[in-house]
Amino acid sequence: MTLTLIHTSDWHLGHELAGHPREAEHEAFLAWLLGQLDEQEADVLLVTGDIYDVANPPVSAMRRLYAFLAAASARRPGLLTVILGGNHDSAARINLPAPLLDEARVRFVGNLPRKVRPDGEGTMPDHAAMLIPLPGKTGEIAAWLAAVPFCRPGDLGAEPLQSLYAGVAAAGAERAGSLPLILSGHLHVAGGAVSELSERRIVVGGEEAQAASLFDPRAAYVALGHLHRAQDVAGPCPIRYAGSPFPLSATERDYAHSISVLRVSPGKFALGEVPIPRPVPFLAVPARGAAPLDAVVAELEALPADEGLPRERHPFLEVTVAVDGPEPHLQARVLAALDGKAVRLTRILRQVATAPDANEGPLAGADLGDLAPEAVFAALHGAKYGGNPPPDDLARAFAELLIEVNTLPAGEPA
Ligand SMILES: [Mn+2]
Repeated sequence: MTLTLIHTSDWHLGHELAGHPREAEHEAFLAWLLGQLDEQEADVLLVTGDIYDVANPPVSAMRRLYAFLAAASARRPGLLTVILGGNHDSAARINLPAPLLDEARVRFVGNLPRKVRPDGEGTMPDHAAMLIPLPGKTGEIAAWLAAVPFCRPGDLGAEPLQSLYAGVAAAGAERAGSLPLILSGHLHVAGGAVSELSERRIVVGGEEAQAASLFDPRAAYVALGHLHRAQDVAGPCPIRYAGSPFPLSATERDYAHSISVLRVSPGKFALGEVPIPRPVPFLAVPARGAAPLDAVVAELEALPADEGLPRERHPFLEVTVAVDGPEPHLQARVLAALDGKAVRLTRILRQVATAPDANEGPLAGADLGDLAPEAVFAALHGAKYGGNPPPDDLARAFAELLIEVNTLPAGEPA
């Protein structure tokens, strides 16, 4: 009764970063994962949601998934692949090929299965339908998976998430008997780190985040998706986010991406991780923090020129410029410095030196009628640009505007 399960998540097939396609990276990851299925002697592959980046993914993304599933099945005939729906996925689209597939080899769980209530009044989550037997090395059932995908409010109805998980864990524990029970989910569990840009639609700050006490202590493992950093979550049982296969935004470039490998044998349970090779580097200029425009431009000009590397292998680049006033030519200078370089720009950040608190500024407590427009302009400029007054040409332009506004003929709209 031994079983090896590979847990991975948040592939976001079809993703683009600042308009740059990720197809070459997905291709490299899936080819590597195919090799890992053999190397780890995997019996189960579990993908915990956000298989696609958007609800209506491009044909190329769907073709890539189906080609991978066919290759995985051909390579390891005993393998069961389970794919859960995430918040980026369309449940209906994920479920679409299910009737064509051998349930013993590929299972899609796009949304929460529901059934008619015993009293015939409406429907309720079908806990039993979420339970999937997991084959071990010999083909016998070695564990059970309670496959809970991302739950939309409409999937849950009046039932809170807590009672859904309690119900499905109880049904799973009963069904599993002495065999291990694995739970899953695609949600934000408190204690997990959040990346700034990629997990959009998350409410950070507590509201949507769930406590780890959501999960039943009888679970041998809880396989989570949604957060892109691979990480353990403290709770009543082992809980882990597998994370995404590579950075989906600049904020994720320092993550150590991996797959989680779970090995279950009688009385033993081991959880390990295998780092995923990163096919495309992610650069930042400067490497940490921000630098003035001249220093940034010099560093960009020193980057290697394009030596015929295919564009989809060019490193991604994020640029952060320290500014203390308006820099009208900032973008043009950055783009000019990057001309002919083997990098793909994702974004240019402007970092302003910390502004003094507006409530403690020179205008604090002043009556609006007592203030000269020039003073308001100077104070706003200072608040926005690290306390610096507007440069002379800008102050002059503002004064000219002011004269123009004040000398408009009466009756014309200002
Ligand atoms: Mn997600």
